[in-house]
Amino acid sequence: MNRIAIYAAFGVLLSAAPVLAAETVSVQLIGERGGQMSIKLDKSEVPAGEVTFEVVNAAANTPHEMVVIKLDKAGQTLEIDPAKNRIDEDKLMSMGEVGDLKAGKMDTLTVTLAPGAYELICNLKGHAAAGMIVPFTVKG
Ligand SMILES: [Cu+2]
Repeated sequence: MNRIAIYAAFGVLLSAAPVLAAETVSVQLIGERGGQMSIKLDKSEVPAGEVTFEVVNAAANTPHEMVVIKLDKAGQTLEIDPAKNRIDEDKLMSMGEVGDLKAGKMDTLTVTLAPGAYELICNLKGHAAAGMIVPFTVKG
């Protein structure tokens, strides 16, 4: 086998190796001030490990954010503090966030997530109450 053939064979071996690509989740932040709001995901469950959230603010005028919250257990309810009209983040385990994303803008967040139950929220005043809270699961 000549040298070029050896390199070619090696290249085939490399390309046949399994690729452990990080999971990507597309997130759309939807809704305008004073109306219904929501967070839409292209998948609500990923395997444990590195996850990249590609977050788009699809609103016309309203800024949004996305915070990744790890729950103590599945089914836990995040309570909105009526005085602040938002969830008290001091009581939550935040794994990271895309903060203050202007309408029409996109940003990404890459985090390493352990198996468990999560919620993705926008915690700007009134937004979680208007619908910006969605469950997310990381499988073991
Ligand atoms: Cu929001």
